[in-house]
Amino acid sequence: MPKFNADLCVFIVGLMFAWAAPASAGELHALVKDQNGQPIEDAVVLATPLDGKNATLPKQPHNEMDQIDKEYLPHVKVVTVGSKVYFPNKDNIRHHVYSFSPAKVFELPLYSGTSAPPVLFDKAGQVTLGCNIHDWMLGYIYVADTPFFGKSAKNGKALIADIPAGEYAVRVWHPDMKGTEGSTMRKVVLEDTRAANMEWQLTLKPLFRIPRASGSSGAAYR
Ligand SMILES: [Cu+2]
Repeated sequence: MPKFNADLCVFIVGLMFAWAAPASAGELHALVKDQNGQPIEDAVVLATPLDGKNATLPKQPHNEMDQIDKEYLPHVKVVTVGSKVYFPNKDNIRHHVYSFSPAKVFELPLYSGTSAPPVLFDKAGQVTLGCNIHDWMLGYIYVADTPFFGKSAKNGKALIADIPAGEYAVRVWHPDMKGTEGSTMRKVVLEDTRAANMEWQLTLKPLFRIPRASGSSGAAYR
Protein backbone atom coordinates (compact mmCIF):
# COMPACT_ATOMS: atom_id res chain seq x y z
CA MET A 1 0.00 0.00 0.00
CA PRO A 2 2.72 2.59 0.76
CA LYS A 3 4.10 2.09 -2.75
CA PHE A 4 0.68 2.75 -4.21
CA ASN A 5 0.43 6.01 -2.27
CA ALA A 6 3.84 7.16 -3.44
CA ASP A 7 2.94 6.49 -7.06
CA LEU A 8 -0.29 8.39 -6.65
CA CYS A 9 1.60 11.29 -5.12
CA VAL A 10 4.05 11.45 -8.05
CA PHE A 11 1.11 11.33 -10.45
CA ILE A 12 -0.65 14.25 -8.74
CA VAL A 13 2.49 16.37 -8.58
CA GLY A 14 3.10 15.67 -12.29
CA LEU A 15 -0.41 16.80 -13.06
CA MET A 16 0.10 20.04 -11.15
CA PHE A 17 3.24 20.83 -13.12
CA ALA A 18 1.47 20.10 -16.37
CA TRP A 19 -1.19 22.65 -15.46
CA ALA A 20 1.35 25.22 -14.36
CA ALA A 21 3.58 24.83 -17.42
CA PRO A 22 3.69 28.02 -19.47
CA ALA A 23 2.65 27.86 -23.11
CA SER A 24 5.69 27.67 -25.39
CA ALA A 25 4.12 30.04 -27.93
CA GLY A 26 1.34 32.59 -27.80
CA GLU A 27 -2.22 31.35 -27.62
CA LEU A 28 -5.41 33.21 -28.27
CA HIS A 29 -8.63 31.89 -26.79
CA ALA A 30 -11.71 33.52 -28.25
CA LEU A 31 -15.30 33.21 -27.13
CA VAL A 32 -18.03 34.34 -29.51
CA LYS A 33 -21.62 34.86 -28.40
CA ASP A 34 -24.77 36.21 -29.98
CA GLN A 35 -26.93 39.12 -28.82
CA ASN A 36 -28.62 36.85 -26.29
CA GLY A 37 -25.36 35.67 -24.78
CA GLN A 38 -25.59 32.26 -26.43
CA PRO A 39 -22.39 30.73 -27.87
CA ILE A 40 -22.10 30.86 -31.66
CA GLU A 41 -20.70 28.08 -33.81
CA ASP A 42 -18.79 28.71 -37.07
CA ALA A 43 -17.47 32.17 -36.19
CA VAL A 44 -14.09 32.76 -37.83
CA VAL A 45 -11.53 34.57 -35.65
CA LEU A 46 -8.58 36.10 -37.51
CA ALA A 47 -5.42 37.64 -36.03
CA THR A 48 -3.22 39.86 -38.20
CA PRO A 49 0.26 40.84 -36.94
CA LEU A 50 0.72 44.61 -36.58
CA ASP A 51 4.49 44.70 -36.22
CA GLY A 52 5.12 44.77 -39.94
CA LYS A 53 6.37 41.20 -40.05
CA ASN A 54 4.88 39.40 -42.98
CA ALA A 55 3.18 36.28 -41.77
CA THR A 56 3.88 33.51 -44.24
CA LEU A 57 0.79 31.81 -45.51
CA PRO A 58 1.05 28.04 -45.44
CA LYS A 59 0.77 25.97 -48.57
CA GLN A 60 -2.40 23.95 -48.34
CA PRO A 61 -2.27 21.54 -51.22
CA HIS A 62 -5.49 19.69 -50.47
CA ASN A 63 -8.59 21.29 -49.00
CA GLU A 64 -12.04 19.83 -49.33
CA MET A 65 -15.57 21.12 -49.06
CA ASP A 66 -17.80 18.05 -49.09
CA GLN A 67 -21.33 17.71 -50.31
CA ILE A 68 -23.05 15.13 -48.16
CA ASP A 69 -26.79 14.48 -48.00
CA LYS A 70 -27.37 17.63 -50.08
CA GLU A 71 -25.57 19.90 -47.65
CA TYR A 72 -22.13 21.50 -47.66
CA LEU A 73 -19.86 20.07 -45.01
CA PRO A 74 -18.43 21.82 -43.11
CA HIS A 75 -20.89 24.71 -43.18
CA VAL A 76 -17.98 27.15 -42.91
CA LYS A 77 -14.45 26.34 -44.05
CA VAL A 78 -11.43 28.59 -43.62
CA VAL A 79 -8.54 28.46 -46.08
CA THR A 80 -5.68 30.88 -46.68
CA VAL A 81 -5.19 32.97 -49.82
CA GLY A 82 -3.68 30.84 -52.57
CA SER A 83 -5.40 27.63 -51.47
CA LYS A 84 -6.99 25.13 -53.80
CA VAL A 85 -10.22 23.53 -52.67
CA TYR A 86 -11.76 20.35 -54.01
CA PHE A 87 -15.53 19.89 -53.93
CA PRO A 88 -16.07 16.13 -53.73
CA ASN A 89 -19.70 15.16 -54.25
CA LYS A 90 -20.41 12.28 -51.90
CA ASP A 91 -24.07 11.98 -52.85
CA ASN A 92 -25.27 9.66 -55.56
CA ILE A 93 -26.88 12.54 -57.45
CA ARG A 94 -25.32 15.49 -59.22
CA HIS A 95 -24.66 18.92 -57.73
CA HIS A 96 -23.92 22.22 -59.43
CA VAL A 97 -21.71 24.33 -57.15
CA TYR A 98 -21.51 28.08 -57.73
CA SER A 99 -20.53 31.38 -56.13
CA PHE A 100 -21.28 34.98 -57.10
CA SER A 101 -19.16 36.40 -54.27
CA PRO A 102 -16.62 39.09 -55.27
CA ALA A 103 -13.77 37.13 -53.64
CA LYS A 104 -14.40 34.24 -56.07
CA VAL A 105 -16.94 33.91 -58.82
CA PHE A 106 -17.02 30.35 -60.17
CA GLU A 107 -19.19 27.40 -61.00
CA LEU A 108 -18.72 23.67 -61.22
CA PRO A 109 -21.43 22.57 -63.65
CA LEU A 110 -23.47 19.47 -62.81
CA TYR A 111 -21.12 16.73 -61.73
CA SER A 112 -20.95 13.66 -59.59
CA GLY A 113 -18.16 12.08 -57.58
CA THR A 114 -14.78 13.76 -57.61
CA SER A 115 -14.72 14.79 -61.26
CA ALA A 116 -14.77 18.55 -60.59
CA PRO A 117 -11.38 20.29 -60.78
CA PRO A 118 -10.15 22.11 -57.65
CA VAL A 119 -10.91 25.82 -57.34
CA LEU A 120 -8.13 28.30 -56.56
CA PHE A 121 -9.02 30.94 -53.95
CA ASP A 122 -6.59 33.77 -54.64
CA LYS A 123 -8.40 36.70 -53.03
CA ALA A 124 -9.22 37.27 -49.36
CA GLY A 125 -12.80 37.46 -48.19
CA GLN A 126 -15.93 35.41 -47.86
CA VAL A 127 -17.29 33.17 -50.58
CA THR A 128 -20.90 32.07 -50.39
CA LEU A 129 -21.60 28.70 -52.00
CA GLY A 130 -24.89 27.67 -53.52
CA CYS A 131 -26.11 24.76 -55.63
CA ASN A 132 -28.18 25.33 -58.78
CA ILE A 133 -30.21 22.19 -58.15
CA HIS A 134 -30.75 22.31 -54.39
CA ASP A 135 -31.66 25.85 -53.40
CA TRP A 136 -31.28 25.19 -49.69
CA MET A 137 -27.63 24.12 -50.00
CA LEU A 138 -25.62 26.93 -48.46
CA GLY A 139 -21.98 26.87 -47.46
CA TYR A 140 -19.17 29.34 -46.90
CA ILE A 141 -15.48 29.46 -47.60
CA TYR A 142 -13.61 32.19 -45.79
CA VAL A 143 -10.35 33.02 -47.55
CA ALA A 144 -8.01 34.33 -44.85
CA ASP A 145 -5.14 36.76 -45.43
CA THR A 146 -3.39 35.54 -42.27
CA PRO A 147 -2.24 32.08 -41.14
CA PHE A 148 -3.50 32.83 -37.61
CA PHE A 149 -7.15 31.90 -37.51
CA GLY A 150 -9.59 29.71 -35.66
CA LYS A 151 -13.24 28.72 -35.97
CA SER A 152 -15.62 28.51 -33.07
CA ALA A 153 -17.11 25.18 -32.01
CA LYS A 154 -20.64 24.69 -30.67
CA ASN A 155 -19.51 26.13 -27.33
CA GLY A 156 -18.51 29.39 -29.05
CA LYS A 157 -14.82 28.83 -28.37
CA ALA A 158 -12.09 29.22 -30.96
CA LEU A 159 -8.40 28.64 -30.35
CA ILE A 160 -5.54 30.15 -32.30
CA ALA A 161 -2.48 28.27 -31.13
CA ASP A 162 1.22 28.83 -31.80
CA ILE A 163 1.12 32.56 -32.50
CA PRO A 164 4.47 34.35 -32.18
CA ALA A 165 4.51 37.07 -29.52
CA GLY A 166 3.58 40.53 -30.74
CA GLU A 167 0.76 42.94 -31.36
CA TYR A 168 -2.21 41.77 -33.41
CA ALA A 169 -5.43 43.13 -34.82
CA VAL A 170 -8.10 40.50 -34.22
CA ARG A 171 -11.44 40.40 -35.97
CA VAL A 172 -14.41 38.06 -36.23
CA TRP A 173 -16.60 37.02 -39.14
CA HIS A 174 -19.77 34.96 -39.13
CA PRO A 175 -22.08 34.26 -42.08
CA ASP A 176 -25.14 35.49 -40.19
CA MET A 177 -23.60 38.55 -38.51
CA LYS A 178 -25.04 42.03 -38.80
CA GLY A 179 -22.46 44.67 -39.65
CA THR A 180 -18.96 44.23 -40.97
CA GLU A 181 -16.09 42.15 -39.68
CA GLY A 182 -14.07 45.39 -39.62
CA SER A 183 -16.31 46.69 -36.83
CA THR A 184 -15.25 43.75 -34.63
CA MET A 185 -11.53 44.60 -34.91
CA ARG A 186 -9.58 44.84 -31.65
CA LYS A 187 -5.93 45.02 -30.78
CA VAL A 188 -4.18 42.62 -28.46
CA VAL A 189 -0.59 42.10 -27.35
CA LEU A 190 0.30 38.43 -27.17
CA GLU A 191 3.09 37.04 -25.07
CA ASP A 192 4.89 33.76 -25.49
CA THR A 193 4.14 32.55 -22.03
CA ARG A 194 0.56 33.50 -21.42
CA ALA A 195 -2.69 32.72 -23.19
CA ALA A 196 -4.85 35.73 -24.05
CA ASN A 197 -8.62 35.58 -23.73
CA MET A 198 -10.90 37.66 -25.91
CA GLU A 199 -14.66 37.74 -26.16
CA TRP A 200 -17.07 39.06 -28.77
CA GLN A 201 -20.79 39.53 -28.83
CA LEU A 202 -22.21 39.58 -32.36
CA THR A 203 -25.70 40.52 -33.45
CA LEU A 204 -27.02 37.85 -35.79
CA LYS A 205 -29.62 38.38 -38.47
CA PRO A 206 -32.82 36.40 -38.09
CA LEU A 207 -32.18 32.99 -39.62
CA PHE A 208 -33.92 32.29 -42.88
CA ARG A 209 -33.29 28.89 -44.36
CA ILE A 210 -34.75 27.70 -47.64
CA PRO A 211 -36.59 24.49 -46.77
CA ARG A 212 -35.31 21.25 -48.22
CA ALA A 213 -37.38 19.90 -51.09
CA SER A 214 -39.91 17.22 -50.27
CA GLY A 215 -42.50 15.28 -52.27
CA SER A 216 -41.97 14.17 -55.84
CA SER A 217 -41.27 17.39 -57.74
CA GLY A 218 -37.84 17.50 -59.29
CA ALA A 219 -37.21 13.91 -58.25
CA ALA A 220 -34.79 13.41 -61.12
CA TYR A 221 -32.33 15.75 -59.45
CA ARG A 222 -32.86 14.79 -55.86
CU1 LIG B 1 -26.95 20.18 -55.05
